[in-house]
Amino acid sequence: MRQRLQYAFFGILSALVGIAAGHLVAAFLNPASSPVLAIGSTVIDLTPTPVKEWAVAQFGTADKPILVGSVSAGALLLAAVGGVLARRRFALGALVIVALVALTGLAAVLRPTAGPLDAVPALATALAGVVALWWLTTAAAASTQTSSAEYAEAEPEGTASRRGVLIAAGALAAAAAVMGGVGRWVTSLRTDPSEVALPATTDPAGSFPQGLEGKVDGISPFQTPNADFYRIDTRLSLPTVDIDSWTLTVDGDVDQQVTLTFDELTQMDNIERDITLTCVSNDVGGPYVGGARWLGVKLTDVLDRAGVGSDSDQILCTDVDGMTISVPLKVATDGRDAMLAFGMNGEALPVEHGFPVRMVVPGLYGFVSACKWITRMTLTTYDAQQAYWTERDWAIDAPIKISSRIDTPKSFAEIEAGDTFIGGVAWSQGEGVDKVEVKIDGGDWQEAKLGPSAGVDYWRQWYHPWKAESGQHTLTVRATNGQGEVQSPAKAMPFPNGSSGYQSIITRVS
Ligand SMILES: Nc1nc2c(c(=O)[nH]1)N[C@H]1C(S)=C(S)[C@@H](COP(=O)(O)O)O[C@H]1N2
Ligand SMILES: [Mo]
Repeated sequence: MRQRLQYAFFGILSALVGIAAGHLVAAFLNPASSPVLAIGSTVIDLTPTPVKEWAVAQFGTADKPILVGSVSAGALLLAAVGGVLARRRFALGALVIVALVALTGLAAVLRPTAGPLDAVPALATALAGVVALWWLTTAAAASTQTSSAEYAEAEPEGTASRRGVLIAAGALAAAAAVMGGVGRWVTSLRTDPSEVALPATTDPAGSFPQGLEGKVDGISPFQTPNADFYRIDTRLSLPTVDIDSWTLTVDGDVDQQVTLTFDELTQMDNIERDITLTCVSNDVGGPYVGGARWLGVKLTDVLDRAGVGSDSDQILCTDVDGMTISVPLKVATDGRDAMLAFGMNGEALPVEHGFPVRMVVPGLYGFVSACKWITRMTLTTYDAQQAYWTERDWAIDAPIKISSRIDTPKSFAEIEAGDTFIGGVAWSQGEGVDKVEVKIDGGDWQEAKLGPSAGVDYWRQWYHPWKAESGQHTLTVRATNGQGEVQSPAKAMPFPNGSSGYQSIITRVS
């Protein structure tokens, strides 16, 4: 029994060594042809819809990891059987491992976007797996022989002679870890957005106005640099998406399902737009807002390729890992510049912000529009399917509320008396900001000066010259949009559809 367990472990270890070797080779050729990924994606594709739906109902967004987990568990179980068989007849065990690997190779080669080279990682897996199994079984056989010949009386399996097995197992485990690690690293290099060439823009946004940041110290830059752009998502680690195998599918209530590769998407006509993104979780005066120049394909251009039916009221977006974000269909297709973006401030989308493609819908909070790492848009209804935050009772149609923020002086900052500036940003996507007013202590609202406009979907900088007198002062700000609508003074928390109220800060002037 103990021997069988040992050989089962040999089988599993050999399979892991093989998989790591395959992963490493795939990293150089095509990350999607890695044995783990190839089998995982194939199983997901082959799973009949009812089973998928059952899995989603049972496990929610964890359905994919669970699916891939069960497949891996099944494979390792088979590998264990192979190990046990190898104890009596090495060839039989090796055959099971090779058969297992042949399946992954087949899966890799049969992927929709695969080429013949995609079988190479499977060959590496088979070779490394069989060599590992051979090494382990030989070492074990030697140890059994020595122990029965020389140490039979002392101990049935002498510790000294078992060292050979331990060395082999240890070396193989280390090799698997190193190969897997290097494979991951190489893959991450491959999925480096800086390697991606963006298409020329067919509908440019025009020259970007000079902001106030050179004039008013401490004001947010008019265009938020990518590295400083706020990041909000549910992920623990960033996904690595291979640009060559990424696709975007439009399905559900459509005339015909459409799947686009990155090349196909970027070859379509595009638009370049300045849009301010805002998170629903942003408190009044908070940091979860930023302005960028986005480059992408108009959402309606992609939807038109599939032909949207008349029964749906939401676009259910799915990301590379099955995370879902719902978008109100009517709002996203009402003529605003909703897009599937692949460029941000002149660069490919950074990984943190959705590489290779994300949705951007001006005027809607990110949680109901800005799906990052998007792979699927399903035309469906809110009755039929629920997205991540919808299930958690957040609003489904959540327009961004008019808001304004004081960037300088900072809250509770101590400043010197004399001539200074109060300054910040204000936004009302869709209408634009027409007026910002500042109140100092209990005084009247005073109109602040506005920075340049980069369109109605973009925030606006503002500043107000202030002769600061010593003492403690309370500064309050409010914005008015292009429709004459004044920012609401009613205090609201972010849940369920965004915060409201006026930001007030206290500053001490010495
Ligand atoms: N796939 C995915 N997309 C997502 C999210 C997420 O958790 N997963 N978070 C959303 C939320 S709540 C916001 S506010 C925006 C933030 O985009 P950013 O991180 O690029 O600023 O992304 C949206 N897109
Ligand atoms: Mo958000």
